[in-house]
Amino acid sequence: MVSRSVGSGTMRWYFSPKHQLHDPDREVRAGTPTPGFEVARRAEIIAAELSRDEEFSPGEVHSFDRRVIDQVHDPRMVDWLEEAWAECRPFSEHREIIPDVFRHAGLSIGEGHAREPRDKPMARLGFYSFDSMTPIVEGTYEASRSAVDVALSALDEVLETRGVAYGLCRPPGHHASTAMIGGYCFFNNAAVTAAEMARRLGGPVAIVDVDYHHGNGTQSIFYDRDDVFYASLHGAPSRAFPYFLGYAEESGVGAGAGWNHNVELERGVADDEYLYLLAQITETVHARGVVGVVISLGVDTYMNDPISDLALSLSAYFPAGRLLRELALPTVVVQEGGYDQADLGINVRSFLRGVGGLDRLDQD
Ligand code: SP5
Ligand code: ZN
Repeated sequence: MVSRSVGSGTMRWYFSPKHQLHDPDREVRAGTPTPGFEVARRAEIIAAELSRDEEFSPGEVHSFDRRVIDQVHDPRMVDWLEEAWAECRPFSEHREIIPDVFRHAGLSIGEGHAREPRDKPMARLGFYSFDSMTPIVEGTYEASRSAVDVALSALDEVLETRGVAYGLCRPPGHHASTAMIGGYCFFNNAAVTAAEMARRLGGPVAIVDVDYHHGNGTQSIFYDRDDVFYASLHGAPSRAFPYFLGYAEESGVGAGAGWNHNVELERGVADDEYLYLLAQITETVHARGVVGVVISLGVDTYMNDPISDLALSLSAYFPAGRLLRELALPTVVVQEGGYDQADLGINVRSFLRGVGGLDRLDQD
């Protein structure tokens, strides 16, 4: 079924130490400053795990022009993020800046009509944010740019080899929309990569999002477009973040009608049911006739994840990757969530071994 080769039995992976520049000490949950879940150690854990596996070889990360990001994000949002920390710094007692007022839909006359409060830094922060759990620190912009560089470096490799490569992106991206940050995300690494992949391949591509959370940003960016098919299986938004998007009936509009596919998961879904549903998604993606795939890989579907409520075991991730390999398409995997530090590394590595056509490890 799968005849594609990914080189001499190895998979290239991409990583930038600049992710460490995004290092908030706290996020505000239920009004309370608490230690964050999306911490720099996550990426270091994954990097250490892949470094120990000789089937994985690190690739060189290049810097990409901002114009690639501006294809997906509002350039005004990109400009703002570059300045946000410095302009808000005088208003915060802490290293992080966290918004206190938000642009609720009820404050708009239709989408796109709200005016950016250019001279009020904290209002501007709320204009571009949707939660209080995504703090900005001095190095957030640079770290976020490096995450995009990581993903686009993996894309270059995939366009050359037509195989599979992995971008160890941090901060993650799938909650970030055209002009909105949140859910620990600033630039939508998967969306930037998929838009660029579709452009360079000259045909439609798919994003398959297996993070526990619905990728509201990715969905919104492509909702009216037919160059990127977005398919996601995630905790049902009736109980899971981001709460307001991710329902099964959201299927796209205009040219994008039929190009968005959401599958809602009940609490406690375990390996067999999950893999059955993922196989169905793979068929849906295949039926779209796409010419490339970006995988938003979150392993917060794991049974021990501290912020999620599914029940996948260590044994789920290799076969999950394997299922997506059956698409036999050029594939960029980008890192999203996953917060159980004990098994984060092995779960990512198992998935990558599956999608990369490598052997299954003994331990799973
Ligand atoms: C990329 C990604 O996975 N972002 C997830 C953002 C989730 N933020 C909401 C966290 C809500 C935490 N609820 C705590 C429940 C603890 N039992
Ligand atoms: Zn997640």
